[in-house]
Amino acid sequence: MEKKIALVTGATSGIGWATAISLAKLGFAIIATGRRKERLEQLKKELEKDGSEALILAFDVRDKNEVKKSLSALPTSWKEVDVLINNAGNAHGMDPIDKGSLEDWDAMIDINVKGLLYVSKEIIPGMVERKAGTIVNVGSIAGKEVYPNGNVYCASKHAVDAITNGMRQDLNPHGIRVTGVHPGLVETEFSLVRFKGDEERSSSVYKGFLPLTAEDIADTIAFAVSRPAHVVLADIIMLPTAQASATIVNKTN
Ligand code: NDP
Ligand code: 8X3
Repeated sequence: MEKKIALVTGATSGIGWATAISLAKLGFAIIATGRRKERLEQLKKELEKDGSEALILAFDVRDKNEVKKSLSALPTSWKEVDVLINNAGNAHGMDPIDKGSLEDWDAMIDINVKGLLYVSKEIIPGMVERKAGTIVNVGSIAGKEVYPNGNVYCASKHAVDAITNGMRQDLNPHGIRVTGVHPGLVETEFSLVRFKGDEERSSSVYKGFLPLTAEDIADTIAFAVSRPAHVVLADIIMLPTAQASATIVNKTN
């Protein structure tokens, strides 16, 4: 069988890690990216132990030169990326707009929005040339709603939603499928990053209800990617049952 390749950004933890595993189970060879090299090496070992092929690339999606250098120099047998999962991203801080830090704002716009664009810019031309490909952009419920103190994170995910819809329109003549996956509360390292390592504050986000797991999202991404070629799941919002909107969560204990 011809090798099918999936590139997953932000594969060093959470949703990206779980998605790399799920797509490998579907038979994809995996290009896994992120900044933490030791985590990527660990993931590669795990994938190879299960008989999958893996290539790891450590780069910061904020650095457009680094993104270009890494992705334009893919070995020949890894060049034809069939599936791109734009997942790398985080929230940084959760402050009212009058108190937010410029550093946090830069991080969210540069990683969640510009980073996604830099990676896509390297991968889309090959898909256009081959007239095939699937792109999954990981947005958020924060890209569908705005919640108090979410301001710039919500803006970055609204941008991801707009870019996803724009990609679907512009890439339509080329037969490329574009899916937006918009999760609610998923227990990963996300809140630890948002609250800058404050474990108590970050674990309290997921107390009193059953949050989604990274594997729940990965299963759905794998389902979307594995639909027949004439089917695109355009826009998926996924919430834990206890969550009704960005701000309504039924915490029972
Ligand atoms: P994690 O913090 O567990 O994972 C984030 C991933 O993004 C890591 O692999 C991290 O890798 C990577 N990343 C972050 N910054 C950069 C950077 N500058 N360059 C390269 N890679 C980077 O969180 P999640 O798995 O939860 O988040 C994945 C995606 O899901 C994000 O886009 C997030 O916004 C979205 N999401 C998460 C939700 C949740 O509740 N958890 C809900 C809705 C959406 P490294 O640090 O090694 O670079
Ligand atoms: C992550 C989910 O609700 O913290 O995108 O914005 S939320």
